[in-house]
Amino acid sequence: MGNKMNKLTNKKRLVSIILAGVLLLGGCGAKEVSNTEDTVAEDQFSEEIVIGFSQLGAESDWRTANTQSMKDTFTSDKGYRLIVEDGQQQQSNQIMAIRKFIQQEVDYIVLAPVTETGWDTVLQEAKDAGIPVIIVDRQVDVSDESLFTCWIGSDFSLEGKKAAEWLHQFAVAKDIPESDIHIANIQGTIGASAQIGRTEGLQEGAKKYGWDLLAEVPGEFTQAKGKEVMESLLKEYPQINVVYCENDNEALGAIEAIESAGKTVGSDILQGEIMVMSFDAVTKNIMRCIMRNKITFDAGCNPHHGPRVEAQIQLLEAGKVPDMFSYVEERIYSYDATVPSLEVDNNSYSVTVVTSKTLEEFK
Ligand code: GYE
Repeated sequence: MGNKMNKLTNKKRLVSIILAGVLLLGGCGAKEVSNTEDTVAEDQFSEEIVIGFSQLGAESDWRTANTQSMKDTFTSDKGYRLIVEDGQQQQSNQIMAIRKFIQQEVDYIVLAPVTETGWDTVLQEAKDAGIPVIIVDRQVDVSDESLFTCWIGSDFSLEGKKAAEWLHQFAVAKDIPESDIHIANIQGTIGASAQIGRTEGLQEGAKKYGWDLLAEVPGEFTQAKGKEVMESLLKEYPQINVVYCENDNEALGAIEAIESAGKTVGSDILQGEIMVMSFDAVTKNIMRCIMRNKITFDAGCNPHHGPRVEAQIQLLEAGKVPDMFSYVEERIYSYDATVPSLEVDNNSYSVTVVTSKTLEEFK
């Protein structure tokens, strides 16, 4: 924090250009004039706030919605210039993008990091350049928290706990012995906050309630990998009756694999169905899957961070200090009201039963 003070924003640079112009008219020395000429050419249109956004990739519908939210928010008519760099799920690409933003002297860097670790060096470089860094979505694990200005995202471990608690309540309501729950976890990108929190939630639940957690396999948050992983899991563990997918794209892939293996997706697990649980609940297509009980439970994860990032930038522009960590609120969904609500850490969360009315809220 306070990084911003070290750096001239484009707007402030504009002020210095105008001042230089005034000095020029007032007959200031030629040397000083020529020094400002380049800057004038570079900044003549720069009343805008320039934001470099290092997005980690385009692996899921959640991600697409997240990128779109940033694009919809930071528009030129509002005085912003947004530069988006897609990291293709590679941290090295994201580090390159940040270095490019530093060279371009952007006013703010927004980073959606692929994994938590490995950011210290490049964030120190941004700090040295005086560029505030706002982290969105997943978190960074850095030795010094002054390396970023603030973070906005979801409480992934709460999401995982909600899912586990729902499964327990479901088993109780349906008289399913907890030891008859045979689960495979298709994990997200290993080392990403969303994977860490969601995996932990399930592991804690399995320990607490005595579920049979058969396997935990990375599915990279993609549909293709979800399908591939599910195909081999079905061969290795024919007793699977619950698949815990750490995002909806993996769930779509898993459903494909289950159905093409001739098995049925659904919540009647004592009768041989395989129940799919998932995270995100961002699109209409997924809401339809929930309504049809192809996905029985879905912990919502909110991707619409653009306006939240904008609010923090506006605070910084006004010289104020934003909260270091801002968690967004999220709903949980199911196909029916078997579990109407659940409790995690003494807080109660109601389950939204997906109906055609709910679908209208989604694109
Ligand atoms: O759940 C998944 C995406 O980090 C919350 O990343 C995000 C996760 C989201 O690929 O779909």
